[in-house]
Amino acid sequence: MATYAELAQSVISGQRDQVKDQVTSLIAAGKSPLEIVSEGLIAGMDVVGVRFKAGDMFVPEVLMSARSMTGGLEIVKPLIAAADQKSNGKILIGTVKGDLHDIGKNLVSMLIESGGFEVINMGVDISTEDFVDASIKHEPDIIALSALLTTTMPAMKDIIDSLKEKGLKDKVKVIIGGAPVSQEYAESIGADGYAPDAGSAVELCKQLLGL
Ligand code: B1M
Repeated sequence: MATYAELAQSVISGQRDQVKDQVTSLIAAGKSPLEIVSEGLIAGMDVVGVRFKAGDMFVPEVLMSARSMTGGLEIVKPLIAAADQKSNGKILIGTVKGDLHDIGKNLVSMLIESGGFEVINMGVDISTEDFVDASIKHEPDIIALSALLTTTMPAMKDIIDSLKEKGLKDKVKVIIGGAPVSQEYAESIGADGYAPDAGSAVELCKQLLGL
């Protein structure tokens, strides 16, 4: 059986097949899927983030790490998702316009789903219009917005403003997350909440819907 440190190292070095084998071996050994995600997969991506920032890793390598992490997530997802549970509510989630980061957003999506919610994951680079249209079409209880770039954060405000203009904001809660955003930012743009990580996002959804 692999250790969490070895799994994290495989994510850092972008060894997708090795990550998948190690996740499989950890599951077979009875380790908790959530622990595999936090102690192995996220721990590895945390190091990637630090090295990317320091200029010790470059975009192609970061993409290899991201692909490896996704490979591992795909294996644990069915074990975490509570498929036959009654839905606690409907959540629309996506990364805002101009932003292609989706690892954290997908993690949030996965945990929210495992928290018993129906999730519509719109993907990345989603325009304000598409969020508003999807809100009309799917009538979600909550819209969860992700942004990883300081340059794309303002799109969150645009979405909230647009929902208000169209008279839709009182029908849906909007929550935000992603490394550059904060509770203060959420309050300043009129969001209903901010979650610093995937676990908190599940709690926030439950709290906002009175569950
Ligand atoms: Co980019 N990138 N990136 N990147 N990237 C960051 C974000 C950056 C901080 C790196 C750095 O310079 N230190 C920096 C942003 C600087 C800034 O704006 N302040 C940056 C940059 C500059 C860029 C480019 C501009 C680089 C370039 O091309 N010159 C470019 C932009 C592309 C674009 O989006 N238009 C770019 C590209 C990329 C890759 C494509 C190479 C890749 C993304 C791959 C992918 O997502 N499929 C990538 C990556 C991987 C990163 C870092 C290294 C890691 C992000 C990540 O996946 N973390 C990141 C550095 C860092 O964050 N330390 C960086 C792991 C993930 C689990 O955490 O996403 O934070 P995170 O999600 C957390 C929470 O934030 C929260 O919960 C998650 C789980 O706990 N959360 C939510 C997230 N969304 C939420 C939504 C919610 C609630 C909680 O809803 C309510």
